[in-house]
Parts: sequence; C-alpha cells; structure tokens
Amino acid sequence: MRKIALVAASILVLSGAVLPKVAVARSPLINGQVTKIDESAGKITLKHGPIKKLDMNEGMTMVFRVQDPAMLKQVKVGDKVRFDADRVNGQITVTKIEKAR
Ligand SMILES: [Cu+2]
Repeated sequence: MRKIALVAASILVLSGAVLPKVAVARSPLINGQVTKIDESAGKITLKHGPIKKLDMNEGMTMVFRVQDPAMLKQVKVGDKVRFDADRVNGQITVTKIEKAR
C-alpha cells in the first residue's frame, strides 16, 4: 500500500514538472492583434507575425476562420492576442486564441 502511494506521488510530481514544458514546446503561439470580428461568418481578422508552418514568412493582416464560434466572444477588436492556426479542410483556421498578457 505504501509503495503504491509513493508511486502515485512521484507520478504527480513528475507530470507537474514535465508536462507544462512539453505543452509549450509543442504549440508555440503566434502573436497577433484583432482588427475585425465577423461573428455571423465565424471569421476574425488578425494582424500577425510570420507563421512558418503555414508558409507565411512575413507578417500580414488576414482573415481566419475560427474553429469554434465561442472564440470570437473571448476577444475584441484592438486586443493583442496569442493564437495558433492550422489548415482545417483546406481553410486556414484559428484553433486556439487567448488574450496576450
Ligand atoms: Cu497570414
């Protein structure tokens, strides 16, 4: 019994120490700023820096689809944000967005 508790405790400690670093390394967020929100179309316009994985080698302002319409309620025009984007069904889509701290 004591051994099991010890193993459980070590797993908790290890996951706490290791997982956050893994999460950060896996999805480096892109810095951007909201310039327009179109809730009815489920789209957001973001001014953003380079996104190498999407072959955008320099910053630009462009329209993105959002994966979840609720994302458009989390931010407003003028907000500085950090976000992630990917090609989803051929459309460049914001998969994650948060206000920059
Ligand atoms: Cu772009």
